[in-house]
Amino acid sequence: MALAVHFHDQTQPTHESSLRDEALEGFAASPKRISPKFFYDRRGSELFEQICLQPEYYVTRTEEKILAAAANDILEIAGPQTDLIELGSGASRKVRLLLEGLRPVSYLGIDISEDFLLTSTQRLAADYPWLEVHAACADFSDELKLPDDFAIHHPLVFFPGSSIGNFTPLEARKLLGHLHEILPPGGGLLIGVDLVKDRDVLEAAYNDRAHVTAAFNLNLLQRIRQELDSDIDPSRFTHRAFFNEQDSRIEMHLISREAQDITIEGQRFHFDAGESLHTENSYKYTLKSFADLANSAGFDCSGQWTDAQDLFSVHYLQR
Ligand code: AVI
Repeated sequence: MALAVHFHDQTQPTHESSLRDEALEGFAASPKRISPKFFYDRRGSELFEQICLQPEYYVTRTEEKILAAAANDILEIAGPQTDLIELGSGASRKVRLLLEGLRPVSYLGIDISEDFLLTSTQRLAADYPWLEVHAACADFSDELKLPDDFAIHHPLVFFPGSSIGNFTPLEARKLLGHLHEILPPGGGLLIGVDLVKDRDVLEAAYNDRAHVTAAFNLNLLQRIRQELDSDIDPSRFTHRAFFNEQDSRIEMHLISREAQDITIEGQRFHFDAGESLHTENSYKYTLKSFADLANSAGFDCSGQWTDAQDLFSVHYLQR
């Protein structure tokens, strides 16, 4: 039986060329860089799911614990008749903690990885037959546009996992401001935010002993090799992640093990030995710095929950 997932193709016509364009631009920049949104092909999305299970990566299990404990409060604030929209829905696992209690009318999962999105929303439709399930493949890092044929009456946007941390504070302010603009009065944003903490705990989370984060980082080069005309060899690079305290962010880099020239789409790029390709920032907030950010985007913070060790936080921002 075909499962009833309403699929909305939101990808821009330029989507396929964006890895090519951004890789050519980022490798020519100094220092070299590429956007973390390119981590998430099917293999990258699977590796990310594995990261979430690593003992050092406290983020996922802590957020799930907070959501389970706060579920009743959240349902009370959000109210009935909700249309639930999940940004960066991935495996759509955390949203299950809200579905039974909230009993939303509809669910829209938005993710950049199309086949992963389809598999997980189909699973959701099978497990919650009463729910109208929608899926939209879109890159909301540029601009979030809800599908025209998805009616929202009383929306709750769910943005878990501290994915907001992968935007610079300026970009995060812009994205929150945009969400504030598209939400009708009474709508809400439930958002997970990772907190500043001990350097050792932070650095261990991005340098897990099983090297899954390293494989996730290096997979980006594999993707360039597979999808573009490129001779880049992931085995000639190594994973590096550290806490940049001044900017309050974990930085991930791929470090060239040796001096080398690589080509992408006929263009040649030189790496010195030890030179970095900056692949990701993961900003960490304090409760105060995040509340300030949310306020500056026009939101009122009507609920805030943390775990006993203040590792992670979940915020309900009211429009
Ligand atoms: C998706 N995002 C919130 C993750 C993070 O922690 O910044 C991505 C990640 N990168 C390495 N490990 C996990």
